[in-house]
Amino acid sequence: MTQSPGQGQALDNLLTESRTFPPSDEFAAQANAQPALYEEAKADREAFWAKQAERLHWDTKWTQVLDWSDAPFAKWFVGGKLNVAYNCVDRHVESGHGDQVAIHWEGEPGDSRAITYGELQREVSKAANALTSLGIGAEDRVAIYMPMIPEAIFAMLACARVGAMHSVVFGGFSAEALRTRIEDSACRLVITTDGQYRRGTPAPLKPAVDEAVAGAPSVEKVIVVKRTDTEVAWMDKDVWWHELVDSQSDQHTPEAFDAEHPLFILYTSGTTGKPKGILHTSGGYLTQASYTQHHVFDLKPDTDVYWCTADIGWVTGHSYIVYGPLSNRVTQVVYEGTPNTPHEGRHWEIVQKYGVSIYYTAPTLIRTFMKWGAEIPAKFDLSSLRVLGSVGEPINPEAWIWYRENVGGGKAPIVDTWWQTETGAIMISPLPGVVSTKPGSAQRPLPGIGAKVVNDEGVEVPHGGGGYLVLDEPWPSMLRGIWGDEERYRETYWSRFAEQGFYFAGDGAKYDDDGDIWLLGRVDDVMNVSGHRISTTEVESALVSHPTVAEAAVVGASDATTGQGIVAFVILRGGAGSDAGGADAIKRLRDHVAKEIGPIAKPRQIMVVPELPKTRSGKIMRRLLRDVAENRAVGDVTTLADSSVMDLISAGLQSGK
Ligand code: 6R9
Repeated sequence: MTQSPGQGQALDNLLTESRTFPPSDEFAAQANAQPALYEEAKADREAFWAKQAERLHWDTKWTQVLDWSDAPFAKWFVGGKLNVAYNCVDRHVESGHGDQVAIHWEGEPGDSRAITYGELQREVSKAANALTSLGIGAEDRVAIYMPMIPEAIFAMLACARVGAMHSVVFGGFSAEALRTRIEDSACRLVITTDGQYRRGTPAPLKPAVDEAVAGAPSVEKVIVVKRTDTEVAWMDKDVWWHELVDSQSDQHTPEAFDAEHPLFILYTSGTTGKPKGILHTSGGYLTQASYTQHHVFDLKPDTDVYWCTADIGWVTGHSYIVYGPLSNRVTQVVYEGTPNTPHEGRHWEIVQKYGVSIYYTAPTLIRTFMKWGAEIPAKFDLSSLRVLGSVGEPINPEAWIWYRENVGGGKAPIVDTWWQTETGAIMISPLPGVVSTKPGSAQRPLPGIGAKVVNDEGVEVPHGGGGYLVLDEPWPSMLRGIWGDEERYRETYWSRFAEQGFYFAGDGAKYDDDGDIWLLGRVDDVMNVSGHRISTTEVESALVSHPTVAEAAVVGASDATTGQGIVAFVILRGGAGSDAGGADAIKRLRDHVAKEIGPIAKPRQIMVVPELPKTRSGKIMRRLLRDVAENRAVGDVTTLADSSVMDLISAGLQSGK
């Protein structure tokens, strides 16, 4: 449960960062957030959240702000009723903004589409009617496995509108990953596309769905959007989106659901191989998504053009492409493709084309932009940008400064936003216009949020001290559980500091001398690759499922671009054959992992070793493997069952075996 020494050193360098950037008077004067927000929340937390909930339209007002009597199961805005999709779409049309563009969609091949709120209302209504025609209603589960096209957003909102729960599965996941997620929550419907554009070429998507659905009997229908017009096999359960949805009425009356009505499940990696279905509900989730969107991004619906580069397959896409922005009547850019298609300036070209003013991305991409060179953004007019965001992993100060200088024109405030799939919305971030920003630090909990850094005993550490990040107050958008596994919910998040009643986030953290929080990465066996959470166990299971592999241990090694890279150590089976450790065989193993989990889980490197370092209780000591993977002297080996194992591994690797 500790950081590897190498990570520690890098972080110490990081923590010597002392530059701060106060907001300009001009920005502060117009900012949505004001310093008084902190005082207001502190004075009466529940009253503060009740006021934030007033940002939404409620069909029935709540009678109680928070019911925490059944902790750790929270109920927020008890007795309140609302429709989430109505709040994201219809009410903006009703307030006279039907002609405002909601989505400037930019396809990878260069096609584009502007969708107004009026059109969004009609599209979502048609899709909702289609769901109803298939018998999909309240609390049914719908899997959405799609690229970043407008229909993906219509589908999510249509589910919300009829009270069905969506389970969005990232389009880069494999058929097997899709199947296990469909199965875990017994989805009745899958919505997908024929194919998706990836790096300039159409790639098939539907075959993975066909394979997954063949092994998932709960699925009754598959709706297929035609995106790439590629030839697809047609199954009994399949129906085209353009045939089913386009023929529906574009009128639909939304029904109000309870504040605690389930909104979605989103699977995320945990410390065991089985992904966790994180459950979110309606009123509290939308309140916090909406509040944070407004204050953290300083969003002005009449003038801003916002762009979050995430995929809807991740929580950032849920909260900061769909629910947060749309509930605030945003005009936003949604881009389908990769950042270097057809050229490395694609993002900046899009910023220039639409006059993007708020841009939210991940450190891994910023580091990639750095690698491509500052001359690329310099070719475009980025003067419209006024707020920049970062999410997914710690951002190193070097990347932060590069981002500010080369993208933000040396003046746009950067909000480094810490949160998780489980927290539903941003928890720790500077408020632009209020807080002087500091490269590398997410700084302080937002007004209304309680977060602390504590030691092993759950006692808050002093300024300058390090430990674990905990959340010490329930928050509106908190997960309401893990789908179908109450015990795992208690165990994963609430058992580590049960006595104090703290939520254990799984992240190491530190206070600097000003009391600002620095996130130090995961303290469990979850890797963070390009901002995506992947468990070591999941990759190990995939490797071991290959006939040539006897045993596997996987670690996340620091990687200059992706944050962490996956490094695998494998022991081959006795009868695996003499070429099983050769370059071709290693490539086959990497491809095998991609097939089992998805390309994002492909190990950067696979090393064949004769033994793995284990403790006496049989636990693999990943710390030592990380030393090897990061080319460091191997640390303390005294707790190994057999201390000569590391010599064996090193000797084998040096001789190239
Ligand atoms: C939103 C999202 C959550 C994990 C989290 C932490 C890391 C996210 C961060 C950050 C440092 C930030 N993380 N944002 N670490 N600074 N600004 O990424 O959700 O995919 O569930 O990942 O990501 O380790 O625990 P999710």
